[in-house]
Amino acid sequence: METWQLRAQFAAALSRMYGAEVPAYDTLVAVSAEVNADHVQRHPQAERLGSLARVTAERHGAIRVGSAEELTDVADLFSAFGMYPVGFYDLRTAASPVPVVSTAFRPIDPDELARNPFRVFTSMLATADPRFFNPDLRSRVETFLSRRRLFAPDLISTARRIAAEGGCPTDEAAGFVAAAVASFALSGEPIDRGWYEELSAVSAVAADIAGVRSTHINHLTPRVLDIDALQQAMTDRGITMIDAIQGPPAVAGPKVLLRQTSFRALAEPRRFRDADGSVSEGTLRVRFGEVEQRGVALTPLGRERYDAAMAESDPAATWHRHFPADDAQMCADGLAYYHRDDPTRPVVYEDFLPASAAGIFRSNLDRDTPATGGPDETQYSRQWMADRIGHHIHDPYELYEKVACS
Ligand code: OOG
Ligand code: NI
Repeated sequence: METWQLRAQFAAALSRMYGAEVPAYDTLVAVSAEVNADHVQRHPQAERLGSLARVTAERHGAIRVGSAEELTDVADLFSAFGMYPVGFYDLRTAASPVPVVSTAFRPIDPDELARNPFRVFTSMLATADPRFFNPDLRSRVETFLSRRRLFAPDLISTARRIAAEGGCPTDEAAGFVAAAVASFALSGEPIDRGWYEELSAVSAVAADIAGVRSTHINHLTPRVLDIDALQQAMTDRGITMIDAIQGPPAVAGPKVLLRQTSFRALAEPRRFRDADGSVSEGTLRVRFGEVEQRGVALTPLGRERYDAAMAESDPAATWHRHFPADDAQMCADGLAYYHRDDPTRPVVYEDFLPASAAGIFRSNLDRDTPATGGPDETQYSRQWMADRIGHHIHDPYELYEKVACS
């Protein structure tokens, strides 16, 4: 079994597990498939952004870990699936800050993306940032994290071997994939109520990450070709979506980057342990249903234009002042990437948007205590993260430039 086959099995098995854990996810997948089939039928050009088969099978997941050591295990595990870290996202600097720094694990070459494009947005708690964690809390969180183990050591060593060899014997594949998937299942272990509540008072994200002894899939996101139609279809089914689609507005011309929406986290039953040792049932709202629409990848110049367009009071109304109306002009102006072997075909954006990511995090929190002010005195950066996890973190622009005409 080659790594891409393992990746396809991993994505499919995670999807089955998540559907069993969060039934509303299966509804979202079904509605997404309908929206896609309908869209392709009415827009013959739509598959320029990806075949109906790829788009309908495509997912991204999100997970959250507590430390660089845990992130190292994630990086080693995902390397067995041909998923490598791309990009560094600092969500502490977003308009609504979240105390995490993130990367996304994904296939990096076009053939691999075409075989199976599964990716996982992975966030690490920024415990070293005193604007969120005072020294006492930081040390207690770090102690808690150092005592848990998210992944079995032999799972990680097997992953490293599979990555080095580019695959594994067929009879080993099912067991390896199942063990990897099980690492991301929601744990039934009772949660220490006092600790969870103390962390929640500081940050709901901190509680989700460091209030429990395991990690879990936070969401699994299908891709659609028309997110406005999806938003409407879900609303028609009586499902409340977040107020605004994140990312660029709906525009008539070339669709850029990434638009996302989600339904709010649902209350899921969880068990809690109180100080007296008694265990009782409760609920937590942590996991939600997200969906996304992907457009053309922007060049650094295009990204500057995008940031300027989004800073306008009504980005939809003024979009045309920042972006031309067709792909040919986008390409000629050096704003977006188009394939070298077919310059009329957009290079799809395969990454994430920090503002949307922070918006999605936020929209699903009941409340979050804002950070205290002050400059960033931490070391967090792409290079810091790469050094700590022992894997090169790819620059998304370099990856797009490899396939694009210039
Ligand atoms: C990750 C939020 C970011 C996206 O699609 O931008 C994300 C999280 O909630 O853990 O998944
Ligand atoms: Ni997401």
